[in-house]
Amino acid sequence: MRKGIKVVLTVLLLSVLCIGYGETRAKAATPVQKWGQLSVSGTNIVNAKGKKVQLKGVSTHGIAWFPQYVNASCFKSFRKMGVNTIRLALYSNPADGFSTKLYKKVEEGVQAATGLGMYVIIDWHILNDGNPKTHQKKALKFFSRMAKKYGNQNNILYEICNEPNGNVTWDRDIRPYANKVIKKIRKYDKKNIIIVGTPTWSQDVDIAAQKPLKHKNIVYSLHFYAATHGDFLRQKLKTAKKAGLPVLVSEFSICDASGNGKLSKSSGKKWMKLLKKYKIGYVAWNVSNKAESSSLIKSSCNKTGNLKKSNLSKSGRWIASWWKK
Ligand code: IDC
Repeated sequence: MRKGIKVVLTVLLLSVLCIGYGETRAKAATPVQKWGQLSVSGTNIVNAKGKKVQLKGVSTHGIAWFPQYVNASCFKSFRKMGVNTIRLALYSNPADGFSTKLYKKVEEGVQAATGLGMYVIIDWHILNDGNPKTHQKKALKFFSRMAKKYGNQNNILYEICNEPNGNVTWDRDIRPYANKVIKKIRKYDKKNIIIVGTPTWSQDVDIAAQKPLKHKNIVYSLHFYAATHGDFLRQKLKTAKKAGLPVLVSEFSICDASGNGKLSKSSGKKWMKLLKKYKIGYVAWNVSNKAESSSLIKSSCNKTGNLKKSNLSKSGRWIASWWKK
């Protein structure tokens, strides 16, 4: 009898130990497992439970120039460092490498990020083509294709015009363009978030706030380069926030607006504090080793995967220090 009890107790103890071991060895949940479907509530992005969340992302460089970083091992390295979102930048201007052949590259990127349980921003990277209407037809086709393919997933965000600039206004150009593209996306994708660029290289969120779009699950982008954009741009963010506009910083760095030059950690810190206060997400430009200060990877590092913090550039290391905070 006593022997029987001993056996039972031993078996119990062993099973408790095994369960404990299994649990500590169980894989940590991925960002998408933790948060699920994102949506916009009030001025914020919220998770499936309605809790405010802060996206922390990295953006590729133009995928025509640096396609080698669009791979699972690379994305996983950033996930380990605390990143939950990958932005895939497809320049829409032919002179900046645009080609419909790159749609496959975008899809590879979406699949890699999805496999890792990360959020992924599909970025139609208008820049030198200034007005989103310039390549509107192509944009409509591109986003139909992407929404058809991925509209049923819960980890997709669409950024429909990176940085409108030049002779472009919110009312005349961006708003009508956005209405058209959003309508196309919503044919296939009813709920994933759509990011809309704002005038002056996605700085004029205060102007967008005067006449926002009527659709659901829309956020407006604000881009900053901390060494160039200081208090005046932070003020625009405050104005937009007060007016009730949901904002996402879908691109930033702490160097100057050329993507190069000196870093301003002091301005960067002011930005980070403000974004944390508002729970606004941010996506760092750029995943490459190009010899410019916004590149997150050291120019002496030729690895395209399995990256460690020690492989990061000065801006990369500074930005990475905010990912786990
Ligand atoms: C820059 C790249 C640079 C490239 C250039 C092409 O860093 O290597 O030669 O584009 O035009 C943006 C843009 C982003 C820019 C970046 C820095 O969204 O494409 O990348 N920037 O200039 N807006 C503000 C700054």
